Amino acid sequence: MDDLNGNYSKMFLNANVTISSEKDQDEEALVDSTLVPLVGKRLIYMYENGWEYEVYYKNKSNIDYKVLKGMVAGRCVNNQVIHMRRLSATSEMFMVNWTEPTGTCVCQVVDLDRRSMQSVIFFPHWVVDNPSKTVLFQNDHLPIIATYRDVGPTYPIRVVNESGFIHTILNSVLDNERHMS
Ligand code: FER
Repeated sequence: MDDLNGNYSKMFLNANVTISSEKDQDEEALVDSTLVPLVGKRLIYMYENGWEYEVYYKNKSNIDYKVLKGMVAGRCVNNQVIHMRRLSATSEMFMVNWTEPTGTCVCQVVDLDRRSMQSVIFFPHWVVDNPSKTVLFQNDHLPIIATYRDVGPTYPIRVVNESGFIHTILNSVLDNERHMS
């Protein structure tokens, strides 16, 4: 924890060393540069339960992904809005989290150095009851997905806690629209 706290304070100290007129712009640039190792990357990983995913971190606020194996294999999502932050200044470790239009919430800890993916997925009850309803190219079916989500039921939520191994790391450019559909 000391190490992590030390890294945090270094990151924030650096972020504060700017003159006020340029402050917002420079802080934004500094925060973005810490995300460079992850944005633009395509990862393929498999959780210990056998679920396999391919994800493209398109930019600091969006991912595209495909489910290759598991409960919702075949599901494909483009431009999912996410939150991303770096957890350590000295290692390539990131937290990425988001809420899907289905109501499913995901929190990933991506460790590029160790090729590990630690995630918690919170599935609303209707998805657990009918996973196949979410197996589609979601962007083309957003109104029906919103209807399913609003009808629910949401509870009880199924919490899936999984560790995975990132077996493939590919470099790409930012904002490539052609990787996943
Ligand atoms: C992941 C775990 C779960 C992931 C996406 C999900 C892109 C999405 C689940 C769902 O909505 O069915 O690692 O990465």
